[in-house]
Amino acid sequence: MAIERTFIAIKPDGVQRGLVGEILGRFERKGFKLIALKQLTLSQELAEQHYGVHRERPFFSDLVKFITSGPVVAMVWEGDGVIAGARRLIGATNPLEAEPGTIRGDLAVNIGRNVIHGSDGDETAQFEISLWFKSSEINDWIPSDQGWRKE
Ligand code: D4T
Repeated sequence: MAIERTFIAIKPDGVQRGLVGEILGRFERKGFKLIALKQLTLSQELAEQHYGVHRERPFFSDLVKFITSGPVVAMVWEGDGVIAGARRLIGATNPLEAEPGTIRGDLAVNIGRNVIHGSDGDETAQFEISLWFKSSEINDWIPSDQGWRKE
């Protein structure tokens, strides 16, 4: 399995509900590596770029209004198969259909307030990481126990 990078954001509802630590902990305990982290309130422009593929959807303006309504916590995580692995930790888009044990399955009920975003593929991950982060904000570090963990 190739080492990948993915973009993850805890949406304004996750921040307001005090779920940042809970969510970060799930990614850390899984064994993925945090290589970038910041809190920011999105501009209209960044929100529209991020959700550009949904521009024609009926929920687009609500989506942009919601994602710009308060601070989000943006991250880049690295690891073996992290793009699909993170999507599995996150669960289905509609929290009522998300399996118990997933972030949305355990922590959300509403599709418009589904707590977290994760890139859905390799191209999207690359696009979103470069949209949200400068390369100087990404830390290429080696965990001290990496050699021990691998075998
Ligand atoms: P994000 O992009 O937020 O990680 O969600 P998903 O990748 O799981 O799902 P998505 O791109 O299809 O939807 C983006 C975003 O729009 C909201 N949404 C979606 C909504 O409010 N109503 C809807 O009917 C759909 C399909 C939820 C997530």
